[in-house]
Amino acid sequence: MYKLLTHNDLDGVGCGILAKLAFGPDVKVRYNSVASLNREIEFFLENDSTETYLFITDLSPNEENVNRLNEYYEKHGNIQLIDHHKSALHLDDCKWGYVVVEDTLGNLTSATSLFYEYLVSMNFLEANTALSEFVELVRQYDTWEWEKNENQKAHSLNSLFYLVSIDDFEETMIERLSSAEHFDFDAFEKRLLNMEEDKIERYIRRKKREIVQAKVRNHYAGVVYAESYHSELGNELGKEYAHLDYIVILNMGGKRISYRTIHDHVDVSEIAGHYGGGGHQKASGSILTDEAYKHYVLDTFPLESIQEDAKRNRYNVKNSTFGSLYKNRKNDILFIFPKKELWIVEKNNTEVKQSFSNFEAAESFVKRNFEAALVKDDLFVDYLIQEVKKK
Ligand SMILES: [Mn+2]
Repeated sequence: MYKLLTHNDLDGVGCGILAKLAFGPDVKVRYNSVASLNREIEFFLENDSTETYLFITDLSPNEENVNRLNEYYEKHGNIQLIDHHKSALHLDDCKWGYVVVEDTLGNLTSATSLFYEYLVSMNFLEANTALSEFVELVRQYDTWEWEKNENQKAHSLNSLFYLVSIDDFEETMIERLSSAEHFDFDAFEKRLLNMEEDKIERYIRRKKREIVQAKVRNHYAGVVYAESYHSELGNELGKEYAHLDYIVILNMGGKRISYRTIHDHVDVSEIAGHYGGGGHQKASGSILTDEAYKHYVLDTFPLESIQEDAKRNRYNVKNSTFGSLYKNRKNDILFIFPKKELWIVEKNNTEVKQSFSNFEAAESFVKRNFEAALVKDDLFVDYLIQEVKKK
């Protein structure tokens, strides 16, 4: 017998699908949240037969369970962990651990792509075109490579995953991958996915208007309430408000928080850790503790949402040698312009002390400290006329 403990997201379930294709009725698959994995490992160690071969994919056990698994492995063997998260690299030192973040060609890996290679190399599974295509879609979604490759199909696969139950998804995919020559969606799924992607877009647009900015401990956070589409939201809000260190997504019904960042200088697993949670550098989670409630809910409730930059300007644009004009709700006027090699910020016509080596740094300063947004062209033209008159 085989047992697979894996994550309950697309990459984790991709591993489950491969395991069932490889081992059929001889494998038991359990899908877990980050938090429930350790309970499952303890259950396995206490109850399962030592004959059962244990796979763990896309998730890391805590320190205590790493020690228990080490002891178990010395006595019985029969454990293989396969993961691709940087935060799991220490497990590569365990005899039962295999952790690869980047393959030899420099491509980011996913649990599904690593598990696929493993199963094929061990002759548990025969590689074929449809399978390889499916695995590559999962990998591109999980590593977010789909975005730069504009691989909408990878995004659609994840959308489909959340439209149906895990059981339905698993069953449909196993059936398709056992028979099809190429991996594709059927006509009904395609129509459904078009509607779903429109819905996600509208949802994200609304959240862009709801997000508030708060300085929490020593970082700038963007705080938003949402129950769905956390990966998409974390990424889109992070890019739209790149001056923020990270995005906090509050699920009030579930009393849970997701933390996301697009930046390399922030580690959201540390931030989640402060509130008793954990996860990875760019994606993590915690429960809504009293302290987290105070920081993210109570203290931010009176705040007004972040103002969006004017989008259709022709003259007042970013990174312009003529300067870029910003305004906040207190009516402070912020002007960013280049002078010699540097970028200068004027607040209400007075230069601030700091100067900046590039436009982005100057803009980030303006947005972090003054919460100002790029104004529309007409205000910019008025401003320039005033300036000319003064001279
Ligand atoms: Mn993964």
